[in-house]
Amino acid sequence: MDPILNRLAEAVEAGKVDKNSPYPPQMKGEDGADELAKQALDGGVSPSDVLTKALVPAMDRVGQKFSENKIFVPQMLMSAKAMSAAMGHLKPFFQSGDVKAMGTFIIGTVKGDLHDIGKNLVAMMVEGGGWTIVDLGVDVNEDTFNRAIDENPDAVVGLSALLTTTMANMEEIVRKIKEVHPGTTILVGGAPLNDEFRLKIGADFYSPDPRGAVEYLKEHAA
Ligand code: B1M
Repeated sequence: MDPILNRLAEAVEAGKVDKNSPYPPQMKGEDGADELAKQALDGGVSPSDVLTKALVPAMDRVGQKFSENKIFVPQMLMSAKAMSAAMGHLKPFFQSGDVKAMGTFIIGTVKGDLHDIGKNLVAMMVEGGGWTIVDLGVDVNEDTFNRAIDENPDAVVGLSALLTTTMANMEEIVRKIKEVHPGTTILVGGAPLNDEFRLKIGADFYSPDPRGAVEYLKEHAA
């Protein structure tokens, strides 16, 4: 594999965003994901290889370490930020159709709920998995989800809820999405949820963390 892809993967895994970023201290002054992704593309590495051989495996390892409590939210956020910096260089290729996205993932925190840190992590990790993200933000109602599905008919939908009170809203949103768009696949997540609740509300998959969502989507797209 091209050594620049190894360096890019290491930068993403370590959360090194760009040359000027002070984190992590041991990589001070070194190129980060921003510069390395640009160098890889300028040097003739295909956008597809940058995505599938560097960014996706790096974020996969990050997700794995997070699931095993080997790293925590701040490190994961830095890796997600580094990944986003690299993705910025790939976006034009995705938009021009040179790289085929895995699909579209619509995500939002359900109505009544303003927590978005976990939702943003999931969105960034899924984006790292090669999906186009439609992020509807927080406090999102069923009509907004249904409109987004109208605009992206084959999209998979992700709902996040952090409050026990908004779990009921999640149930209502799942019901209304399934009424209007019966074929839509819906993933749910958030600290108070579990698979029993997912089954009760008729969603298709529950993941306790971003990695599970990425893995499920990988299978779904295949
Ligand atoms: Co609030 N809050 N909060 N809060 N808050 C909690 C959730 C709470 C547990 C704190 C507590 O009491 N111990 C509690 C909920 C209790 C309950 O319902 N069981 C609580 C409460 C009560 C409230 C308010 C009602 C407080 C008040 O005003 N009286 C209020 C509600 C506002 C509202 O939403 N309407 C409120 C407000 C806030 C802030 C705005 C101050 C802030 C949110 C800032 C923001 O998000 N931009 C906040 C915060 C920061 C928290 C805590 C401290 C941290 C949440 C967080 O970001 N965790 C939280 C206590 C805690 O968790 N220790 C708490 C880190 C994040 C990475 O984890 O979001 O769980 P998490 O996401 C995980 C997984 O759940 C999963 O992946 C992520 C990464 O592993 N995941 C998915 C999430 N979504 C997923 C979707 C998927 C798959 C996986 O597929 C689609």
